[in-house]
Amino acid sequence: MTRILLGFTLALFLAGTSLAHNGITNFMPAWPDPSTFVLDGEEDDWGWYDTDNFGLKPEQFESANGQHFEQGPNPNPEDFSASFLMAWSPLPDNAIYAFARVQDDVLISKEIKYGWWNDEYLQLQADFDHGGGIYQDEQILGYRLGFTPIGSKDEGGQLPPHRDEDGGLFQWGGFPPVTYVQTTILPAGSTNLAENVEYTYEVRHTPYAIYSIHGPDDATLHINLPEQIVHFNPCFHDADIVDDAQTRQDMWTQVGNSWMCDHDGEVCPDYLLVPTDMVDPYPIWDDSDYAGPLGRHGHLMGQAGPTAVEATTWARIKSYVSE
Ligand SMILES: [Ca+2]
Ligand SMILES: [Ca+2]
Ligand SMILES: [Ca+2]
Ligand SMILES: [Ca+2]
Repeated sequence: MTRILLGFTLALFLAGTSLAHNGITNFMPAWPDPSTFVLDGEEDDWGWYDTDNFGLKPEQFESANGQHFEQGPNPNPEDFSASFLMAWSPLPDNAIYAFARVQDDVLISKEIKYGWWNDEYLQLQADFDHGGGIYQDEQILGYRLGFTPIGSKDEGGQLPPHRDEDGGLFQWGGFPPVTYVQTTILPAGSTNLAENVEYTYEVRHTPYAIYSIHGPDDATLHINLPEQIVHFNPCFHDADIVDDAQTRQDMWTQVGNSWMCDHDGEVCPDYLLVPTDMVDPYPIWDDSDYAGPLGRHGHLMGQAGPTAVEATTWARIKSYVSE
């Protein structure tokens, strides 16, 4: 397994020309041993994570819409503050891991499916193959994967703008084995209009270079590799107002107009996939304890999970390694 000193990698990269399309380059470390990942919405399994170097901290988020628009980073922590951790894994696990913690003064959680712009919401915006281009509607060039703090643990992730009611397979990527999600909330049992809540999201996602609204058979996996650069951005919606939420709620995303990553890979932040001291042999995360939503398309996904990646992609890996 590749072992490269983190400091050496960072120094090499920082010495080079900035490649980031919106001027931001973040660094995403490899999960040293995915058998230690526990999908429970709790952070203790992230104890290995170098938060200072890799995490997005509350002062790195600004509002692109709503009450705190153009007020700079983290202007009102009592209203909203969030932190975000993200890691990658190489084959055969080949996944993206994310953890987010949010403090919020008013929980709006009507949890009307596909009404995500009116609720608290975390959207992961991704153009993993770094190809750029507009993807808001057909999702071919990139895609958006969203979660709500209460509903997603039972309903899985959402891939807007398409809906189950439209009659297609659009949402397949929101469920295992592509996406696993767990959330927590304090005080426990909080529901719509609860005050001063804290909630978390924990996600494991298999990345796709090309998503397909027609189903997994038409999609193309993305293969994570050390020192690869991907386009990615987390975006939090803070709804505090029952009515007129779409115009007044804040949309918190990394400082630097990163929110535009919701539709165009060209203006996403860059993330460099940083190797760490990874266990060898590298395991696949064991999902046998998973008890969350399987989704109504789950039965279609048996061949698309991470275990299927290994046999089909070694030629690509070998060609990369020999370059
Ligand atoms: Ca955990
Ligand atoms: Ca709030
Ligand atoms: Ca792409
Ligand atoms: Ca709120």
